[in-house]
Amino acid sequence: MSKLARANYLNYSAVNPPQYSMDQVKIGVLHMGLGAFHRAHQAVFFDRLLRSGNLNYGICGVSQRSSTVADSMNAQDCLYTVNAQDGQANTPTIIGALREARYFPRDLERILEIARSPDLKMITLTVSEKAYRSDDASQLPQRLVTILRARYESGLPGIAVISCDNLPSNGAFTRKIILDVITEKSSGFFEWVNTQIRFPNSMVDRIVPAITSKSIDDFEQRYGYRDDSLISTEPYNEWVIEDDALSQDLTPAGIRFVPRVAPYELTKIRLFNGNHSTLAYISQLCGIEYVHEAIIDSAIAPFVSRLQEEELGLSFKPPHDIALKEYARTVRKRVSNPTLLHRAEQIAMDGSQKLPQRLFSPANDLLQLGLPTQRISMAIAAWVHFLATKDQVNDPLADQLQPLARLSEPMSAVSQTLGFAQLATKVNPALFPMIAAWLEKLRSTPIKEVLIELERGSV
Ligand code: CS2
Repeated sequence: MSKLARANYLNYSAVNPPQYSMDQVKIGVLHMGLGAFHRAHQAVFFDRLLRSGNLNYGICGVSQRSSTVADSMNAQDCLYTVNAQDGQANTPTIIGALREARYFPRDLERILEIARSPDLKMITLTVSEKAYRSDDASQLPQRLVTILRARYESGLPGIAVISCDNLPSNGAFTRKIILDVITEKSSGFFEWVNTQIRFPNSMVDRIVPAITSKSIDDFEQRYGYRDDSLISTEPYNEWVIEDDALSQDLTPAGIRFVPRVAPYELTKIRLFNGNHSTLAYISQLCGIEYVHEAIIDSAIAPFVSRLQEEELGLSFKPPHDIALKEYARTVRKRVSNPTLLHRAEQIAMDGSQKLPQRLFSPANDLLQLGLPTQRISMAIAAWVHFLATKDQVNDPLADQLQPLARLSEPMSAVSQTLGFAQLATKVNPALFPMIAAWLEKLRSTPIKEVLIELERGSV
């Protein structure tokens, strides 16, 4: 069967191929981190703009860890399908917004040429939490500095740099790490980045599980072409950005602009991601493969709903236009989508980079507010127990944290693991006794039983 390409994509009318002229699309977006999330999220918004007739927002996507994704995108002329699935219906769409796929540093010359182009409007990032803070983090800011310097030297005006990773104040954070690595603080370049580059914060939301080869084969059978870069996702897709000069152009794509993104970020990172990570660790501890199974499990469901509604959701002030209970219900419904096959193991990776904002900060805020913390303490204990009991943990700090989580005294395991210097947020030690008590329980009793007892109020 044929492989998706420029030569044939218009033949597949069942998958809504783009009708705009690919040759007229300008590269307005340079994107760092060409993973599935970018291709299912930001690229879909830009594709909508192109479809509406605004051809200024084509993307050059840059892969950084290896050339594999860029190479496989090029093998399909950068075309790929996003299949939105909700359990009953499939809505596949061919996305044409990605017009170039490059590899840094191999294609540096072309990347810098784009940086120097008057067409470039923004740089977007999806590089995962650890790229901003772990030991080898200097790579990301250094690369951005190289790109921005090329633009500065060309004398063109500044652009927006938009982080699309699940970190609170992701724009401010990106700004800081970039300014930190520019050594000449009194140079014109430093001043230009400081004043001419905009770093609006942004909140992103779409579930994008890793694709399986079975899904690719099934899709090929059904739609008649081979797409090795197929993406399976949910219908939901949300992007909220802090007010910026680009808002007029981007609003028609369905991107929302608001004066302050912080409350939206907190809502998303705590109620969605905090819950998601909790489900992932519970699933890993009781042998459930996919989170959609865990969220409807009768032993787990009451715990996660109450964790969301009675703890995570009360740990901050939500935006005025979000009704928390309804938001929480929608999140649970989205996660229970059975067609997504989102593996708990995928979500459980990099806990040391994710939990500071997903669980630790909300736990500290609840304590400060004098509100209940028993479920969030249980969730944190589940992570410590996961670190202790799993052989191979995919986390940049696994080698340091696992021996600490395995200390025999529960209180030592908790205080040493959570007190580890490189964790971006430290859990307030006043919570350690409660977390240690849960850890002790988890060491002797299957987690589902502990959750059932907790919800019955018998522990
Ligand atoms: C997940 C997120 O893997 C994870 O850590 O929690 O990728 C989640 O699916 C997205 O943030 C949803 O918007």
